[in-house]
Amino acid sequence: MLSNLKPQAPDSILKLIEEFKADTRQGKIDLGVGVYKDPQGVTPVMRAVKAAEQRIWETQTTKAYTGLAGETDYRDAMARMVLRDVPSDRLASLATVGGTGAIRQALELARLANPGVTVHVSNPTWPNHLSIMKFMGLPFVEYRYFDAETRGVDFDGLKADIAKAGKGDIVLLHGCCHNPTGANLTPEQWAEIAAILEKSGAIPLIDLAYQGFGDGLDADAEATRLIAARLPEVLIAASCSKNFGIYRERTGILFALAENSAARDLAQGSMAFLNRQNYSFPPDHGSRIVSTILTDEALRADWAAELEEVRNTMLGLRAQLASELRDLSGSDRFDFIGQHRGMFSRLGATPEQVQKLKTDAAIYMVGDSRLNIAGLNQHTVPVLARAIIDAGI
Ligand code: PLP
Ligand code: TYF
Repeated sequence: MLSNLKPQAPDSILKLIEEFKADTRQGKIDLGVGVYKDPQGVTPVMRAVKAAEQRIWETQTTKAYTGLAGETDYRDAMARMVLRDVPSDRLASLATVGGTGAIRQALELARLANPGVTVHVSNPTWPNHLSIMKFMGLPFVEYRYFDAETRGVDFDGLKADIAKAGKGDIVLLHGCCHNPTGANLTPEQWAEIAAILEKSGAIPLIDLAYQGFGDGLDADAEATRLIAARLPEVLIAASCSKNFGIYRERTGILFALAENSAARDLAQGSMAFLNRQNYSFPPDHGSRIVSTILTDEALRADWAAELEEVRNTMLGLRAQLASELRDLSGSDRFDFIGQHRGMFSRLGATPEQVQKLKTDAAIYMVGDSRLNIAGLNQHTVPVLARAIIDAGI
């Protein structure tokens, strides 16, 4: 049986990790996988996470199963963090295995409710969106998103394409900090998107993996809140991997905003059912860390302050890189790096130029020229800027 298996194509982002490790050159720079690194190159455990873990260790008296949908404390605290004003009578929620698990369960739920569902995704999008849909056999079409000239959003193209999504189709949107481009929509543009979806009856699935990494915890949730306030049905897949720095704890959540409380109950039942079919109970440790932090004023304040430090470090690196490139290129054509938000920016370089950065300068970024800003520090920014110019980008 097992010899019938076919080799699976590796994830292009994860493959880079191995390539980088194997490179023996001094001064190599890893701008690949989207993991935050401080200026010393360390992905730290946040202070509030350590404190919460200690508190859990001291007070936890059982490791018996939690609820199938996860703990209520976690789901309520996350609903407040994401939505602020929570329409409790319409909101179903499910603790999941990371944000990826939330996306997977959202797509499963959509298909359960509408077996003929088509998913509309941005071009480009996070490669895992595509591979999960392919694996599930879910039909999907791409909508225009990135303007290769300006490195901003092609909003006219986006509007024209998402208007084609029919009633009951899913439109997958990045709530903030678009991965892989770093180009984002303005609040006014989000309002236009809400109006298009309102008219068509297509259902937004918002992937919120970077709340707090762009313009701030509230600012990054603004689009999600606007959509949730305007539309009768919304799915939201949120991840705690980045903003709590608990990547390996696999902590995520799926919200389903339903038209009314009867539909909410149906959604809640189906969501718990989906957890049971896939892995039964969701993991608890990460979500308990999150609820411990969010429900304690002091821990929450300390966590929010550290998250702000992380966000501002990345903004500082963006400004420095844009400025170095302005000087070296004698033009403002790289200013988009300062305007992008989140961990990533797409440079708009060719695969050959990306390869040249790797070969000539030991700088690793994803083949589509996505770079992880957090892989840089004050000293490596000028090295990258020089290499970008030398590679003819
Ligand atoms: N969605 C996007 C766009 C991401 O970049 C990520 C990645 O980290 C996720 C979802 C989910 O991450 P995780 O499953 O690690 O919580
Ligand atoms: O895009 C990234 O780099 C992050 C991390 O299969 C990641 O979202 C990358 C690939 C993957 C899972 C997570």
